Amino acid sequence: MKPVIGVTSDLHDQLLSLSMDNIISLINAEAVPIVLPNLLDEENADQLTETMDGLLVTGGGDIDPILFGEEPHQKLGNICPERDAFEISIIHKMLTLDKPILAICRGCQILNIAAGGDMYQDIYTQLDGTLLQHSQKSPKWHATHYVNVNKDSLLYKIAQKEKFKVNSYHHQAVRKMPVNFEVCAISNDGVIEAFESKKHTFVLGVQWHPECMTQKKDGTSISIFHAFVRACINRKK
Ligand SMILES: [Mn+2]
Repeated sequence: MKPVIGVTSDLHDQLLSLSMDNIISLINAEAVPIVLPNLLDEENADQLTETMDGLLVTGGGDIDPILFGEEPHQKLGNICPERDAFEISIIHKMLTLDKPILAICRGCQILNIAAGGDMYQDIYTQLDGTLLQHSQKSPKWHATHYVNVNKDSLLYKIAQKEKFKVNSYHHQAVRKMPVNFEVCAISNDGVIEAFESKKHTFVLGVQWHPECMTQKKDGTSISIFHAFVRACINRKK
């Protein structure tokens, strides 16, 4: 039996949306994806979590800063309160059950918030120094900036590389790591680009979009999805 992986979606004007790159990357890694709505109450979310073998927290808009105790910065973009609340709830449940989580871009930011960290609302105005371009204009599957990988990390085990290039579509980024979480990779301007939980079996957040690169046969992106699906299979046993 293939593992069933819940995939979070965006909610705007009564429409759920999700890039098919997420679904195709999971199917190609031999998983069965199910798309999660954002409007479930606790009881329904509990039941759903029981049936899932893993959670893919996908990319999207910005995060309500009230969730980490700040008021909106001038550069804050669109937020979706229902999505924030649902994802935090389902992340808590998956962490409690130690079920695998792969969190991408906005997903890694909400994972960080759910676990007790905080974040920059806008890296360009809140981080010192000249930053790289993190909102790339190149095609989505094209890797643009480097990440430097900590050798003692889950990401290094997966990628087997100390340095590789990633695509980049964010103006926000994680800041303080939660307790028991550690940085896996940073970009050359010091932005946290990947992190993991040290107390869970497989909880990985990446600030870039590996799902946009698997169909272009990017080895590291394919390895990330395969490692995630393997962890979900192992959790099933
Ligand atoms: Mn970046």
